[in-house]
Amino acid sequence: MKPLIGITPSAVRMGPSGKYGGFCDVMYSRAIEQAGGVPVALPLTCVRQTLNHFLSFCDGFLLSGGGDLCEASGAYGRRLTPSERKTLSAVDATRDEMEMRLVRGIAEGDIPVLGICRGVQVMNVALGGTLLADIPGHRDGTHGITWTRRLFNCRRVNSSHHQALDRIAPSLTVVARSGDGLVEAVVRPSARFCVGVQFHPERMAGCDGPFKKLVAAARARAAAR
Ligand SMILES: [Mn+2]
Repeated sequence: MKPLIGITPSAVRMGPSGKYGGFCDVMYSRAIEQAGGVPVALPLTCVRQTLNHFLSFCDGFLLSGGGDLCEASGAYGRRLTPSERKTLSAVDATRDEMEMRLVRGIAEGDIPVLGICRGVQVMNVALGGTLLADIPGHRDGTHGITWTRRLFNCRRVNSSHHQALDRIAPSLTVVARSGDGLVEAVVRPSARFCVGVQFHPERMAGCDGPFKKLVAAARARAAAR
């Protein structure tokens, strides 16, 4: 059996109809398929029973990229200034709550997880860390990274974030930074596989390592159950 990897959705509001729901970018599901897993796009919900159900039958999780965390989530550890508040985009309180609950359940169950961009941010916040609200000038393009513990074979990464990890959650360890000192990857060393990256490996040619390792860890956990 291939391992089942739950992917958290973006919260999307569609044009004039105002329809609202979860959206899973095909780049994420394809990356999981190519790594040998079966992706399942989770519905946008913070209902505990639903989340507990997914926590019990998924073999691993991918926390996808997307909008910023709400100020009310406590992500910034302080009140934002009006100009910082203006930089927040695509916020969604349901998604925040959903992913915070999932991250805590994932940690409790030691379920393999990969957080990408927003995903590493929500992982840090759910486990007790905070975020920098806005880093002007870091958002677009590519930049080098320096690993203190090399997890994957990439030295140059893409960048499409305007926030980054500030105070690191007690259980996480920083393993890569950009030239300007921002956190680009973390691990939870006590977990079987808990990795967060600030870049987007699903959009980088030849950077399938994070997905392969997630799927391998999920397969190993499924086999041991
Ligand atoms: Mn970056």
